[in-house]
Amino acid sequence: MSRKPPTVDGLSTQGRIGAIDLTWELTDWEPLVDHYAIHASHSAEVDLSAETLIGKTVYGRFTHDTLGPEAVTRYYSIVTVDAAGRRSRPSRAVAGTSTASMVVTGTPIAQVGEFDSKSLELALAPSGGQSGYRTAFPNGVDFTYGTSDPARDWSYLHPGPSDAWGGRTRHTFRLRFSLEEEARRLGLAIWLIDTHASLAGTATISVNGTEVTEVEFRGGGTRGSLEGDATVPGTALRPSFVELELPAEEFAVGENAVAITKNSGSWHAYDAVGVFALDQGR
Ligand SMILES: [Ca+2]
Repeated sequence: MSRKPPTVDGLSTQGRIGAIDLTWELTDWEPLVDHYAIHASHSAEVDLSAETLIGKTVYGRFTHDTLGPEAVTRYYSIVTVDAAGRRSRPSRAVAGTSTASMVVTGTPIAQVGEFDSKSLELALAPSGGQSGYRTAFPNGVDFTYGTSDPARDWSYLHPGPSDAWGGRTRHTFRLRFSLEEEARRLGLAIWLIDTHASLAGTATISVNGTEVTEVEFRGGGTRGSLEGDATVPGTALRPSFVELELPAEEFAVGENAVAITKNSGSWHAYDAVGVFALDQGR
C-alpha cells in the first residue's frame, strides 16, 4: 500500500531582527515521518526545488536566519517526507516578515566594529579570547568612541560568571561616547555572531552608572569563541541580535557611558555594538 504522507497544517511565522521563526503542527502518522523539508521563496508561489530548500528537520519548528538588517518578507511551504521517501503535498504557503534593525533605521552615534556578521575586526578574534582575555583586559573593556581601536580595545569574547577562563566572575564592557545635543530617543544594538548553546545567559545594561534593564541572550552554537565569520556557508555559528531603546533621561550633553555587564551564564561573542538615534515616531 502506498499513500502520500499527510500535508503539514498549522504553519505560522514570527519575525524578529534578522530571522523568521516557523512553527507547525506535528503529524501523527505511521509509518514515521523521516523529515520535513522547508522551502522559502521571495514570491507567494513557492517552487519546490533544490534552490528553494532552506532546511530539513524532524521537529515542528525551524528558524530561517541570516536574513540581514532590513525587514524582508519570505513565503514558506513545507513538505512531509516519510521513511520510504514518499512526499506529501506541499503545505499552504505562509508569509513571514523579519523586523528591521535600528542599524538601518537609526542614525549611528557611537559604534564598535562593523555590523557584518563577523567578529574578525575585534580584539583577540577569532579564537584568542579564552587564552588571552584576562591578560589583555584585566579590568574588563573600557572603550572610548573616536579614540579607542576595536582591534585592540574591544574583546570579541565577553566572558560570563560560568567561565573558568574568565575567573568565574562578572565582566563589564563599557562604551564611552559624547553627545553634542540633548538626547531624544536613543537605542542600543548588540549584535552577536554566536552565544553558548545552553548557557547564553543575561547581561545588565547601565547608562552612566544607572542600571536600566537586563537582557537575555538566545542560545547559539557554542562556536563563536573559536571562529569568527558567520557568513561562511554551513557555519555552526548562530548569530543573534539584542536591540532596545534606552531611557533618554539618563543621558547628558557631553560624555556618556553605556555598560554591558554579563551577570549570568557563559560567554557571548560580538559582531558589533552601537548606540543609535532613533527616528521620532518609530
Ligand atoms: Ca563585525
